[in-house]
Amino acid sequence: MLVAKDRPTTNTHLLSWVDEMAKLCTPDRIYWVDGSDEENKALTEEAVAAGVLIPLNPQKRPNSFYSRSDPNDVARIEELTFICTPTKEEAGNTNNWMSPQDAYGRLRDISRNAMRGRTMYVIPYIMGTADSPFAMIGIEITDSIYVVLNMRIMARIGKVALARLGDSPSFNRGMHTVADLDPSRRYICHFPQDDTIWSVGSGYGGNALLGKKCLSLRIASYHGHNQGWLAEHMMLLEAESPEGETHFVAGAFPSASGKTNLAMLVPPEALGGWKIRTIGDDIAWMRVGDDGRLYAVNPEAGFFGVAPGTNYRTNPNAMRMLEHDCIFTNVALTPDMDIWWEGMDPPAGDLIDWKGKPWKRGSKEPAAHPNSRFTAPMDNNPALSRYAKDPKGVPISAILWGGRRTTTVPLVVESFNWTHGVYLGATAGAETTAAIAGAVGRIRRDPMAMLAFIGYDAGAYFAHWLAMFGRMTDPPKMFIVNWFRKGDDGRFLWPGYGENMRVLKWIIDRSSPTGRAGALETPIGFVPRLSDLDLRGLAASTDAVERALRVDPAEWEKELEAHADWFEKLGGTVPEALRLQRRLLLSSLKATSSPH
Ligand code: GTP
Ligand code: SPV
Ligand code: MN
Repeated sequence: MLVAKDRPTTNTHLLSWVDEMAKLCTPDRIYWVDGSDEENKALTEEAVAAGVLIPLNPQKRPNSFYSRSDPNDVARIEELTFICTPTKEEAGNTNNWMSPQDAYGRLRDISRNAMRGRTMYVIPYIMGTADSPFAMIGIEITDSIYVVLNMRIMARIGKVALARLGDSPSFNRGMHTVADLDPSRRYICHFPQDDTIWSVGSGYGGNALLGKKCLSLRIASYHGHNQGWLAEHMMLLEAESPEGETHFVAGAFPSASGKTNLAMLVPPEALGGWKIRTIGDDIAWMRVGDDGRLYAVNPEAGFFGVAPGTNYRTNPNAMRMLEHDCIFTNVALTPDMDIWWEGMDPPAGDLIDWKGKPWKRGSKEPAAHPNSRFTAPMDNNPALSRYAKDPKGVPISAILWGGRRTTTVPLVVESFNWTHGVYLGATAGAETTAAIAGAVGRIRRDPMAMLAFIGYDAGAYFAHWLAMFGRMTDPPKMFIVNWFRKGDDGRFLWPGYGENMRVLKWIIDRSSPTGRAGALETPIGFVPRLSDLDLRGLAASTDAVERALRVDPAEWEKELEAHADWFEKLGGTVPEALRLQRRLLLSSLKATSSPH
């Protein structure tokens, strides 16, 4: 058992807030996390002794641990996520809203004495590198040792954060208690004006690791709007061409839609020596640099990635990253205490499933929960970019909007201009996945993959995106991509994964001043012809690729009509430029595709 240490700071703002929370939650102990290796070892042993972590086979997966969450607590819950601004209008029509007074009242009631018999951990953390001018400091108070051990992988924690904070009052206050894990008393609340997050009743992922979605997206997007920058749900990659030119690409895809896989892509050899390296897999903060380009940093220190589907064929870099020093949550266990999930080669022998029950091959229920995840330190990634920790970030050449769309949306489309690009992001639709509690496979609009993460009014957010253009002299180009279009037989038309390099190559060519890739102008944007893509050595049929690229006027007419409903739902703050863009696209689509 770790003993409570002296308070490691003289920051009176911090000390008095911790005192206030301790008085409310009445923990048995308060423990200030210092982030050291010895501490990590001791906390891990404590978590193992308490049954929170199960050690995996040290021969197969050294220093790695397994954890199961409560079966009612397996994903972010958007219905229970709130933006608590003084007025409902500030939160807009895409967020759940509660008044700060109402929210604080409920949260206090649920938190009262919630830590009795438990330890209250105080985790000082930095999102961003310690030397970055853009880093943000948060303090997370939590009663979950699992949260502490995961935050240690996902952020820079402990002494380094306190040192950077000094005596400043500017830190995000993040209060978290699992309380009694009762779904009817579960709230994830954000108070942008107070720089405060308060989360009760869940111990899972983005509900509980407060530096991730809560701070780095919802609260950060609010700051970004006020201060002229962007906090986005984007992966970031470095692409090096066979000629040794480097390009940086950002991509916003909804949860469980391919960001981690794209950021770790292994290009096909037939393309002659491209290299993709990871900068980030989930979050990007973007600011305009002195040279008028858009620079992005990844504020995280690790990857909290979707486990199912990951294997040595589709994502070998991820599999190597997971070989040691990781935490696995809600996957399945093999008889020799290794991990397994759907998408890996069939298991030898029977498994223990994510609920702790015996599982037999061929069972209808999945052995790993579809939103089971790994937590891996960034440095484990064999394809980590040397720019991943660059304090000022990397200049972006292209921004991709993506999502799972079975129909309508071509493999890739280049926007005509910035406003059109923002339009494509603002209206992007996607089929829902297991990363969010609720129905899977339903189409919903997920603007810039930020539906659940915009910390203010969505219309104002679109206006902010439009306005960013005026701050840049060399803005990135914008594209939509869709790896998930299916043929009539229900199969993916595009092989995806490493083969996505062919699409990236076209995108990079189209975005760079020296690029020469051709394109076909369609009513909705520029689309590559078959001959514009480098398809050397591709196993898929060119007929399927052609179908993946197709713009179907009838499908797009329906799509653009659906965008009208979406704007209607968002209300009066949607910028006029986007409303007119929709009408222009629809009328030019009709005018150019109707036969005489
Ligand atoms: P979050 O961590 O929830 O934000 O997800 P993500 O966007 O990082 O998604 P991830 O890369 O983990 O992929 C999620 C699922 O999509 C996995 O099951 C992948 O196997 C699958 N997937 C990723 N890329 C492709 C692709 O190019 N084609 C197909 N068909 N599936 C893909
Ligand atoms: C997502 O849902 O987009 C995730 C997982 O990256 S979580 O951290 O739970 O938000
Ligand atoms: Mn994500």
